[in-house]
Amino acid sequence: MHHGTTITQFISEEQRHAPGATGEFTALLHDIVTACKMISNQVNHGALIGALGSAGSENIQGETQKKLDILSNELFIQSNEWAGHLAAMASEEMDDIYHIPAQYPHGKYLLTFDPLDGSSNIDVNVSVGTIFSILRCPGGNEKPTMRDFLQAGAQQVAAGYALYGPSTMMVLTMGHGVNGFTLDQNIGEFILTHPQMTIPNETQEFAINASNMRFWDAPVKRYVDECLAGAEGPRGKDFNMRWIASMVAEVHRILTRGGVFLYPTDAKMRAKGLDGKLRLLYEANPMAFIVEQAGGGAITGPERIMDLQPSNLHQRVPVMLGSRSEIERLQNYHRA
Ligand code: AHM
Ligand code: MG
Repeated sequence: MHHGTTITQFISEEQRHAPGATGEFTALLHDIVTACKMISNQVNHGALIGALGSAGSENIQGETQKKLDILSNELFIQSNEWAGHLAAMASEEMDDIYHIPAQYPHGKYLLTFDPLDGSSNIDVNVSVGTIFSILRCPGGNEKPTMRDFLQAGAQQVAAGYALYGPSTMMVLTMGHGVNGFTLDQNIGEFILTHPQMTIPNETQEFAINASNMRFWDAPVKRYVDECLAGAEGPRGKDFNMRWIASMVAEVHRILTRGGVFLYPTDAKMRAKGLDGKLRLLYEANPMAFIVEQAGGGAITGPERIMDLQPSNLHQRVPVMLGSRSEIERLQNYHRA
């Protein structure tokens, strides 16, 4: 029988070669993995434990919180606050940054996360996921503030997501490629099943919420029109379309077989004073890091996502990511 590499073993072996590694980062990732296993367990049990449905509250962005949004947020905090690796945390489900309680030691890292992304899918039993990003705390770990979190995505130390789908997976980058692990429920361990994931350069698949078409900017409209024109149009080939409304599942499909995912800004959002739907610090940046590490591209339209200087914790940005040649084409259309 083949003994798979566990995620703990994989991370430890990678860190063994990192100069100056103290084991702190390895331990932090281990706690994140534990949190994702706990969330996976809750998501799997669904209605059996009364976990579905709305919690009757709203987050800072005015979105209805699901019971599982709140539970996942608590599980993530509990797993990560005690060990002394973190200076502070920030999440989609908390208005302000989360300070490590005084009874615990403080560490040098910052953790941002979306505990349950795509949560509109929970009640219909479609895939959801957790997204996270790890940064160093620039201002020392004594009194971290929101400013410490406002770092460009290029500064990320690590990023990953857990996908709660037909199987639970963890996909991780520490800046040396992207690796995928599948949770073996019998032994409770993530096993390396997708080493060195890469995104194919060319694709014939795109993902966008077409119900917003009438609000799109000209470059997005042009790109999608050309895809829809198929073999008879300027692209000279037919395209397929997908929309899961679950970014983690969407990105996972792209890492598996290529494609592009677009959640652009549009006239309707701008009228509401928003620059996009997805959040920079715990959705766009970690996904951009993973996608770039897998050989793909991630842009707002004209700009690379990971070059943006964040201005606030819950900042929203337009997101276009996936196969490199398509992202280059989209960027060219935005710069034309
Ligand atoms: P959430 O963090 O509130 O779950 O929202 C993010 C999700 C993404 O996973 C997904 O790509 C997008 O929202 C779907 O949006 P829409 O419902 O407009 O299609
Ligand atoms: Mg989200």
